[in-house]
Amino acid sequence: MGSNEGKHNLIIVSNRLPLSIKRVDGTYESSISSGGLVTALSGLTKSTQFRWLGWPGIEVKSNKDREEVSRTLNEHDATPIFLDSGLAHEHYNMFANRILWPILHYQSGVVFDDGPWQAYRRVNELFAAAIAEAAETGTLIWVHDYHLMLLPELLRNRLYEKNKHCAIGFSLHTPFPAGDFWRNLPVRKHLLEGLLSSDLIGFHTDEYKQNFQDTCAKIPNQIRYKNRLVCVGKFIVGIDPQKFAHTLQNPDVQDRIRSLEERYKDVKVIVGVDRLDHIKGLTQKLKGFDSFLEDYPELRDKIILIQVAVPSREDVKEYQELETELSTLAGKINGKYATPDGTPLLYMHRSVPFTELTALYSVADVCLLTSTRDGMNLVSFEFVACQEKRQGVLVLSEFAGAASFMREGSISFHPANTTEMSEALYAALKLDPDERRRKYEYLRDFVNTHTSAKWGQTFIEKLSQRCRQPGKAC
Ligand code: ADQ
Repeated sequence: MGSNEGKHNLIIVSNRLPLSIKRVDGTYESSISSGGLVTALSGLTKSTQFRWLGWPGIEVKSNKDREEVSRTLNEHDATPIFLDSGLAHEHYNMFANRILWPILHYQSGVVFDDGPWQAYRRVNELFAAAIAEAAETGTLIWVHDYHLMLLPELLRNRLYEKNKHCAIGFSLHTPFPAGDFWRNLPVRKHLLEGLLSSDLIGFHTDEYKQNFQDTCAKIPNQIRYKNRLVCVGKFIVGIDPQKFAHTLQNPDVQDRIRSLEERYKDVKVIVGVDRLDHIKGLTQKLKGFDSFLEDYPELRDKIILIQVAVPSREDVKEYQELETELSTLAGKINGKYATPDGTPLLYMHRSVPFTELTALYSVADVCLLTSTRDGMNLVSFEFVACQEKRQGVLVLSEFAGAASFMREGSISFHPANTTEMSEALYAALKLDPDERRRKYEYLRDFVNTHTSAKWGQTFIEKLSQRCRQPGKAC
C-alpha cells in the first residue's frame, strides 16, 4: 500500500480492506476493489507508506486458511481482521447499511433493532483488539467511515491498557446530519462518545462539521472531552487527476474514445455513474430524464443518457428493491420514447473496467449527478479530470457535498424537482461556449488543487501534530 518514502508509522483502518479476496482453485487471490474510499486513498499511496487493517470480505474458518490469507494480503501491506459471516452480515448489512447509512443521509422510516446494534459493537471491539496489537507507541491510526464510529473510544482504552501512546484520527465519508435528524437514532450518544475519543475528526464540508459540533454541544465538555482536546476539521477529499490523464493517453483507450465518438456522432451524450444506492437519487434521475424528454420533444433523438449503475450491497433487501424499481423505470422510458433509430436511455446495471469508465467520461458532453445526499461524490471530480478536450458541463445536485465547492463551475438543481432537473439539463446542453469554458476551467483548477494526495497528507500532518502536542489548541 505505498512507496518507501513515507516518514510516518501509519495504520489505516476501514471496515473492508481495499482488496477483495477470492478462493480460486484451492488458493486465495486478491484484487483491488472499487468505491469512494479506495479512490480517495489510492492517491496517497504514491507519497506515504502505511499498513491497512480491515475485514477481507469473506469468512475464513481454519487457522491454516487464515494464515494463507494473511500471507497473501501481507504482500500488499494489508492485515486482515477476520469475522464470522453471521456477525459481519449483522454489522455491515443490518446495522451500518440499513440503519446508520440512511440516518446519515436524511432518509426517514429507519427502524432501530438491538440485535444488529450489538453486532456493530462487537465488530468495533474486535477491530480495537486487533489494532491495539498492531500499533506501537507513536503510530498514527487513521480510522475511516461510519462502520467504525465506536472504534476510537474502544481503541483508546485498549491502547491505554497496553501503555501504548498513539494519535487516533477519524474521517467520515458521509454527511453528518443536522442534530434534529441525528436524534432519530437511539444509540446516537454512544456513537458520539466513540468518535470523541479521536484526537482529530475530519469531515468533507463545513456544513457536516458544523452539524457535528452543534450536536456535540449537547454533550457536556465537548471540547475537553474526558480531559482531552478533540480537534474537528474540514478536509476536502479528492481524486488522483494524473491517473486519469495517463489513462487517457493509453492507445487502447484512445481507440475506444474514437469508436464511441463515431457511434454517438449525431447525439449529445449525457453520462451518469453511480453506485446503485438510494442516496445517489437514481429514481429521481430517471424521472427527471423522463420529464426532460416530455418537455423538449425536439431533443429526443439528439441525446442519449448512458447510466452506469454499479451493483452495491446486494444482500440488503432495500437495495434489491431499488434495482427492480430502476430497471422497470428504465424499461418504461425506452418503451415510451424509443424509435427504430435508437433509444434515449442506455441503462447498465454492472461494473465497467476503469479504462472503459475513463473513455465514457471523456466522450460525454454532460455529466448528470442527482444525489439526494452524498458525502462528497468523487464521480463529479473524475468527469472533470477527463474533460480537457471536450470541456463538458457538470449538472450536479445541490445535495452532493461536492456542490459546496463546485456550484460556480456547474449547473445545480434540487433532485426531487423534476422540472428543475429538466431545465438544468436543457441549460447544460445549450450553454454558451465561453461560459462552458469558464465553468470547466473553474472545476479543473479545483480538481487539480484538491487531490486525494493533498487530502491525505493534510490530515496526517495535522494528526501527527496532535500526537506530538496533544494539549495544544486546535
Ligand atoms: P461512494 O458512495 O462509493 O463513496 P463516490 O464518491 O461517487 O461514491 O465514488 C465512487 C467511486 O467508485 C468512484 O471513484 C468511481 O470511479 C468508482 N467506480 C464507480 N463505478 C465503478 C466501476 N464500474 N468500476 C470501478 N470503479 C467504479 C463514499 C461517499 C461519497 C464520498 C466518497 C469518498 O458516499 O460521498 O465522496 O466515499 O469520501
